[in-house]
Amino acid sequence: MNLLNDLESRELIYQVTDREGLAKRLESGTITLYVGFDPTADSLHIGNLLQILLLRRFQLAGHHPIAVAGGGTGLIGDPSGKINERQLNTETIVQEWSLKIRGQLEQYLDFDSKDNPARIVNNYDWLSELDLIHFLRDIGKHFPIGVMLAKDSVKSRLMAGISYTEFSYMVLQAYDFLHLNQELGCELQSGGSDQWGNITAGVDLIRRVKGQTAYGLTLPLVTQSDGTKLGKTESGAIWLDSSRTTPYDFYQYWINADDQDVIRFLGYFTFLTIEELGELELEVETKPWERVAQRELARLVTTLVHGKKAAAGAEKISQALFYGKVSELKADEIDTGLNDVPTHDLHGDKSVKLIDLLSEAGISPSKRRAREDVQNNAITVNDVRETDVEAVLTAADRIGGKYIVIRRGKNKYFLVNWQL
Ligand code: 545
Repeated sequence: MNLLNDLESRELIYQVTDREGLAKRLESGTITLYVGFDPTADSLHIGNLLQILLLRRFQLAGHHPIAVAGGGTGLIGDPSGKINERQLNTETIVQEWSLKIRGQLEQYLDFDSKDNPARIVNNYDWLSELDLIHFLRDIGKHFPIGVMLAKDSVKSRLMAGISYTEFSYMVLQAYDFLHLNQELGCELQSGGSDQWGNITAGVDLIRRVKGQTAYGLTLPLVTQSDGTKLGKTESGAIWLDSSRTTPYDFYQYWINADDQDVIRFLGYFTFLTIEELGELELEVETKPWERVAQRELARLVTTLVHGKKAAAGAEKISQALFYGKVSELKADEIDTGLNDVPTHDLHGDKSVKLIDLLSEAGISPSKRRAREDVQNNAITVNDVRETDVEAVLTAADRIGGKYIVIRRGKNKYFLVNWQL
C-alpha cells in the first residue's frame, strides 16, 4: 500500500493542500518534509508524538524528514488554538527547552541512514539573522492583510485581543518553510489541524516567491471517545519525559484506552500494519474483556518511548495489580504501582492486630465494621483473603520489609507502610 493510502487508512489525514498533486509528487520520487515544535514546555507530549511518528513513517518509506526546534518562533508565540495572548518566556528558558526538545526528537528518527538521514534544525539560526527593513520589504509584501485577518488563529482573537507579535507569527512560520525549501529542498510541511493557517501561509509564500508548488498536510486533533483531547487526564497531559509522566503512568494511560478508541490509537501510535490492526479489531469485538488490543497498545507505545525494560516493568506491575498478585512485586514496584493509593504509616517493629489496623488506618470505618469486613470475606492481605478476626500482622507479612497491601472489597487498595 502506498504511504498516502496507509495514512488515510489510519485516519491520519485531516486536510491536504492538493491531495492529487501530492499523490503524484510522491509517486515521482522521494520528498523532503518537516514538522516544527516550539519549546513552550521542557518536554513533548503524546500529541506531538503523533507528528514525530508521521516523520518516521515518511522516513521508513524512503523520504527525508526534518524536525524543526522552534528556538526562534518559541520567542514569539503561536496564537493558533490559543484563546489568549501568551506570556513570553525568557530567552534563557526558551533556549534551554529547545535543547531538551531536540534531545527528545532525536530518539525517534534515524540520523545514521545512508540514503535518507533525518535532520534537526533550529529556526533561531536563521530567524535571528533577519533584519527588519529587508524582512518587511522582501517577505511582508507577500502577505495581504485581508488573508492574514481571515486565518482562524487571528480571526478568533480579534475581539479578545492579539498583539502585533503574535499576529506576525504566521509570517515567521511561512518564512521557515520558504527557507527550508530553498536550503534543503523541503516541499511538504505537516502539523496538527491547528497549524493549517500557518502551513498554508508557507505554501502561498513559496508560490509567490519561487513560483513553485509546495504541499501542506494536517493531521486531525486526536480526541478520546469522551470528547476530551488526547492525553487529557485528571493529572494533566501525558508527557514523553519520564520525570513528568512515569513509564508506569504512561503505560496506564494506554492500557485504559476505551474499546472505542484503542484501534484508532494503535493506528496512530504504532507501526502495526492495517492487517494487524484488523486482527486486533476482531479481538475487541469478540473478546473485549481480554483487552488484547489495549495491552498491545500499552506495550508498544511504552517500549517506543521508554524502552523495553521500562515497558516490561510497567506491564508486570499492572498485571500483578489486575490479577491480584501483589505479593509477587518488590517494594519499589509497589511504590510505583500504588503511589496514588491511600497509605497508612506505622512506626516501630511491633506486630498489630488486623482489626485494629483496619480501623486505625481508616480502611474500615469502625472497629465493629472492621470485624464484619473480615467475617464477610471483604479483606485481603497481600492478596490472600483473611477471614480470621484474630489475625495478627507481623514482620513476615511485610513485602520487602516495608509494605503490606490491604484490599477491601473488590478493588479498594490501601498501603501500610512500615517505617522503622
Ligand atoms: C514552528 C516553526 C515552524 C513550524 C512549526 C512550528 C511550531 C508550530 C506549533 N506547533 C505545536 C507545538 O507545540 C509545542 C510542543 C512542545 C511542548 O506551535 N507553530 O510546537 C504543535 N506541534 C505538533 C502539532 C500540534 C501543534 O508541535 O502540529 O498540532 C499539536 O499536535 O500544536 O516552521
